[in-house]
Amino acid sequence: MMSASSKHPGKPLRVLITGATGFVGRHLIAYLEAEEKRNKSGRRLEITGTCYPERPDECPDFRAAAPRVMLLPLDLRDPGAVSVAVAACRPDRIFHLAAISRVRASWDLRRETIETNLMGTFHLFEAARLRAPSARILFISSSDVYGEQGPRRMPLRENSPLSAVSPYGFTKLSAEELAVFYARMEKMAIVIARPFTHTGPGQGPDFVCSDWARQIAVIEAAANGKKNGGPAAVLKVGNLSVRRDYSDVRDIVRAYALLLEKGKSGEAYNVCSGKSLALREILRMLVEKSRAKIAVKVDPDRVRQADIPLLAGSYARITRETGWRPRYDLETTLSDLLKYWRKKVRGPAK
Ligand code: A2R
Repeated sequence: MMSASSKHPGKPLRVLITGATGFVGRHLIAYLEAEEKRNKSGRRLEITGTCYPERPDECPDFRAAAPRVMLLPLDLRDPGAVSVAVAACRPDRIFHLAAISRVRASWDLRRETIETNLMGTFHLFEAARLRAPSARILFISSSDVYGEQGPRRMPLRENSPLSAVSPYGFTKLSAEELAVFYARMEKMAIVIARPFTHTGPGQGPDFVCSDWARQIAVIEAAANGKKNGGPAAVLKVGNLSVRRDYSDVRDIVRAYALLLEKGKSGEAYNVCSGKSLALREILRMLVEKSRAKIAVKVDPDRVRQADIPLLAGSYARITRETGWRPRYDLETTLSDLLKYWRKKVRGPAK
């Protein structure tokens, strides 16, 4: 793992994480720090994370959870600022997570999505080429690069056809091409991760499982824990027939750490559970965990434009090359997500 094979025992390994204060960034930092602690003989990590749009002093919860991480405010769309950040950090490793990550929002934020996800990635690769050419880089792409493929193509493998069907998917697909180009022509070490859908504690309510868990926690708080009392409260949902391959974010970040060390430059790796479930099934699992009476209602505003009907991946390649396999089952992930929202809805203990 990251700190195990050390050619420079005394020197810390400098790690740059873009989008560190986002959902995945926080889990990645927790994982890297826990691994460092576990592997006492490995290299010490010096982690710099970028935050946006907030300033470092606007992330008190992040500061409390990861006090050792140095936080730098950074807008990826500003090439000069990206160059300065990379020069200041001189990273040995870069996890590039920062992005406009919401597929639906990318339709209304086309320019911003292209400027952040594609041009921002270009700025980072350029800064690394000039300021940290020997850094190993992990570019986080997405299963959305596969777009709509028929059921016969499932499970998707890394050599399956690619065809983006949203501005978000387009930016990930084109930034993958950029990564392959830099790996080939500039001989930079850039590995591509293609995560399928993932969730877990800390995810924002713009993502479907997190949105449902939040609604359930709010309903429970209003019902004050009485399962049988009063009428059922309404949980609003979108398209339930969509099928997705869901992973736990904690499995995903473990895959990222392995890929950055062991993945092949210029190559893409699916990170997924290998199982596809209809959202209806996930909703059932969540509602079953609820302590309140719930009625489900379809809300047309939540039915997405050009929702990909089916995504299921194969993780054979990452297993073959790094040994990674998923460890969390979805029941645990959803229970932890619901616990997270119950605590958040209750607010800080007085
Ligand atoms: O959108 P915000 O305000 O939450 O900020 C996000 C940040 N970000 C940026 N950072 C630098 N310059 C920008 N112009 C810029 N625009 C957005 O990247 C957020 O703090 C971070 C991404 O975190 P999340 O939105 O929580 O995404 P998550 O789930 O952690 O996904 C990480 C990666 C992304 O590349 C996704 O596209 C992929 O995994 O699934």
